[in-house]
Amino acid sequence: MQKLNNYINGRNCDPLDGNWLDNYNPSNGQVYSLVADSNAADVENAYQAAKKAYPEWSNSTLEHRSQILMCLANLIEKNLDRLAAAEATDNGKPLSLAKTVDIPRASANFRFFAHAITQFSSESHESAGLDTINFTLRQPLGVVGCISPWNLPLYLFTWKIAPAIAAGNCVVAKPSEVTPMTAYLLSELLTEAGLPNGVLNIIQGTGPSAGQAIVQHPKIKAISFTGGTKTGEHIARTAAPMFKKLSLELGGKNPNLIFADCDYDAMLTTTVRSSFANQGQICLCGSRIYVEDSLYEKFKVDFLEKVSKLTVGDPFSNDTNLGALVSRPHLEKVQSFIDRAVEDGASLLFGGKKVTVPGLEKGYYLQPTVMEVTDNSCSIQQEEVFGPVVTLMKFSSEGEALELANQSKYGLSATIWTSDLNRTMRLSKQLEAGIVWVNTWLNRDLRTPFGGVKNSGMGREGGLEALRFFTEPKNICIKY
Ligand code: TXE
Repeated sequence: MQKLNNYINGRNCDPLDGNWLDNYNPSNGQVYSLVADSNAADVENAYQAAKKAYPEWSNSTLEHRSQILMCLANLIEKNLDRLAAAEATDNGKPLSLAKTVDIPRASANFRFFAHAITQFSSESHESAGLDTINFTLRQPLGVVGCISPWNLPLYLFTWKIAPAIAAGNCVVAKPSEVTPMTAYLLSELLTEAGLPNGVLNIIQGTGPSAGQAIVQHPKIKAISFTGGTKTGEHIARTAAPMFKKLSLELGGKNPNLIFADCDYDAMLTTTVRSSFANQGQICLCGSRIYVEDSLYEKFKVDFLEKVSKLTVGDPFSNDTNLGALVSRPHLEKVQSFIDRAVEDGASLLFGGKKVTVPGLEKGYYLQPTVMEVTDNSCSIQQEEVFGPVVTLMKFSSEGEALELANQSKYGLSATIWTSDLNRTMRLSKQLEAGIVWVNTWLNRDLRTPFGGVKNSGMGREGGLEALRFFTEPKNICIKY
């Protein structure tokens, strides 16, 4: 069986303890490869390799770094089919999605930061009358840690490592143990692109073992993490007393506010996507749908009709809209949320059941699920499900819509559907979210700040924000 091992100092190597974890194919529930179950000693080796590579890498020219990143972007593009198939197999997502979203975005991440680093600048302040000039020197941090989740494996892995290495840092990175394959395949491309040994080290393994070792390593200066809110809180508790820089992109329970004056057809099509893309396993999915009461009944009928036409099935079939959920424990967790919601009084309008796909009977498939609720404080409205489950609730005024939307411990993104510009501005300013989409969803310009407020995390990724995170500003004050 294929063994997905670590990539340290430019070479693939097995975990020191010789322990391996089963890696499942969610579409059929079979173990299809083994992944290194690394521990603190493996992380230490990765750290040492990164430390050794740092002086040269941090002093390399921006052009040199930019060329390597560009080369990586091209190599990912060249290997699109192979990487997309690997992602679909490892994660259960439709191949079509991996081909059009995940892998192109991984390539775009490298390409974007290849350009961005050449445009990154810092400030200078002349203290007039005092014969003094200050300038801000932005230096890389040293060795940094990047920890990514399973929902968009290569997409989110590269979203962190690209700015980290572009800014001159060396990295110890860990993909999710649930979806290790594409990070493993990336290691081949790193060598091919000529990335110097030790600049990027990939450690495979679980959160509590390998992940924890990265977070608590005394010399790893910063942690960029995307994952669950509970894990983020634990990471903050571990890293904050060591004064590490932290960027935490955590969960979401995002409101989708639909007003009667919206472009109905565009809204309906996009709302199906924002509900169920990637089986609802995107932190930006609009899982709480609030509809103005005059439109509510019509929306309900039309939305359910569209949802009922979605095909759940083999990730490799062209007709598939929803593939498998990522793992058996995750499927069970999502199902338990649905059961609890029904117990709490939610009405199940569609779905809620496991799907048996012929030939793939042991896969983790679930129907797209729509529930109607009247109580905004019930658990299905408040807890992140992270699966193909959305709720519908009506509102009667803009003020009520805003109140319902903000009544959440999360604050990642929000979507507004309206043709009223004044309403757009009023709501955009008051919504407690890091990202507000108006008449669109998941429309991403990589220059924009990305991240959330409240329990959705702290810090911003994307554009120059990411380069600021991965550098330390130093004030140099010269009296002349
Ligand atoms: O994520 P974890 P899980 C949410 C979603 C999901 C829940 C749990 O609600 O149901 O989180 O998912 C590593 N030190 N999101 O359990 O555990 C882990 O190995 C260091 C939202 O799969 O947070 C993996 O690489 N690292 C989300 C990464 O953290 C640790 C995406 C994420 O895993 C660690 C995924 C530790 N102690 C889940 N423990 C989003 N915001 O997009 C775990 N890890």
